[in-house]
Amino acid sequence: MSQREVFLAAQRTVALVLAGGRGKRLHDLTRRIAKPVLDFGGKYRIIDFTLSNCVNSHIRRILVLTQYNSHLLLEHLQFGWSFLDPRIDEFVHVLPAQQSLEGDAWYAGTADAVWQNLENIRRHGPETVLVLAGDHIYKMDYRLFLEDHLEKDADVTVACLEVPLDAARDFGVVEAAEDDRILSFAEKPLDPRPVPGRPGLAFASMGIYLFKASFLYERLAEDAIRPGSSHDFGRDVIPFLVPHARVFAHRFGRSCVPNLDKAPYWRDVGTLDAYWEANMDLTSVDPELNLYDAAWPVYTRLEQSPPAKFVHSDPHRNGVAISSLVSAGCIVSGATVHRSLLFSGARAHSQAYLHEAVVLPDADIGEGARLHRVIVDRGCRIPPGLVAGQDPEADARRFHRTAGGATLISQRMLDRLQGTR
Ligand code: ADQ
Ligand code: ADP
Repeated sequence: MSQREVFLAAQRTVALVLAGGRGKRLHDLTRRIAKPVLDFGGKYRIIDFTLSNCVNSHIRRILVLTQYNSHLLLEHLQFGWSFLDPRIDEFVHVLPAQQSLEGDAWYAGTADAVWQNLENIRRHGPETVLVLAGDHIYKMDYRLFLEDHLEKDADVTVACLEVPLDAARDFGVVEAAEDDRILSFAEKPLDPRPVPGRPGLAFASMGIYLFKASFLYERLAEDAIRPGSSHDFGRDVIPFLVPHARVFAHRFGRSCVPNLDKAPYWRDVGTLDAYWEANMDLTSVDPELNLYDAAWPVYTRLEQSPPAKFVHSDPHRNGVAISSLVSAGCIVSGATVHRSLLFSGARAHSQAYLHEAVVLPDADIGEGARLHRVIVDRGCRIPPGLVAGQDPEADARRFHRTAGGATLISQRMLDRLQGTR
């Protein structure tokens, strides 16, 4: 296909971003907010990565499907993503679950979320529907995914990548023929099959799909009345279609945005350890995820903040940050910040020491606090002298300690601690 043909096909595509995930494994971080709006990388929200992929791929008719705690998501989209221009048929619209409530029933699975919003999708008259998740971090040129889908004349194409076999139980696992036609699809199998000839790897679905629009509408209508279906793409719709339709795999390696000579980057930061690690990676000299690529900008809401500031608290105590990301509005006053991220508006006071800390917006690190390998939730006020990340047992008692050895500190935990003192 010529570039022009792909561009025109992108214009005839509507993207659906499923942003209803609860993110329960992120503990207090997602207690009051949906996972797609969780802060990431110093100044972004997780959903910004998927939305930026859409904009950069020239797929600019975007519908975001929400579910739990969508208030902050709405606000973020309204203030951060209103730069798309409806006059030239570009938009990010939010379709809240409440609109399609029947009785007390919330959305069942992901396919049901789409089914309930079908009229809203259909009225834009797309030829192709791109189904995305709002909670993955990656850079992907969906035009190459679309080209692959159209060239194979697929009914549905599933984007896939190789993952370690021992992680494959969390994914849809795909078996594909030489021509990438999908032969079998097992959602979260207990005993995942390896890629032939590569025993340590499984071929996994990224949970993102391209559908011929008319095909999608017909199949969702069937799924809606199929007895026993939980109305989920991964559990019901895709496995059911594999033997009946032209279902192909698309290899993410072909459409990931090149990042020097690095392996394709894709993360579901669904656990606290994955979240901590993905943030921490950004502090390395040569991170796996490049946020500084002007050819593939990651857009977000621009807040009015003053510059980050580093000051000494007394003549002998400088405020310094080394191998760290420090966002606008932060003040590091006589504190030492090492291999850490200070998100917008965070403060670190005199003689505080932060090492491998992910400090979310507006958190305040009190004088002399020493934090190692922690995640500090938005707006937390760390009391002076608090020590965390050194004694696992003490941390587990007071805060939340992860399997990987990181400590999450939320204001709720600090309040409880102060109440029991
Ligand atoms: P999971 O990630 O476990 O597996 P799921 O929890 O259904 O799938 O979430 C998919 C996406 O939809 C997430 O972005 C979530 O936020 C969102 N979502 C879930 N329910 C929703 C609803 N009712 N309304 C709106 N949004 C909703 C899926 C696939 C696997 C695949 C992995 C890859 O099923 O086959 O391997 O994604 O991460
Ligand atoms: P409260 O003042 O209700 O005890 P917080 O101090 O946690 O709650 O939050 C203060 C404000 O910040 C609230 O309006 C809340 O909606 C908002 N807020 C909390 N977490 C986030 C977040 N991750 N992103 C944006 N706003 C948030």
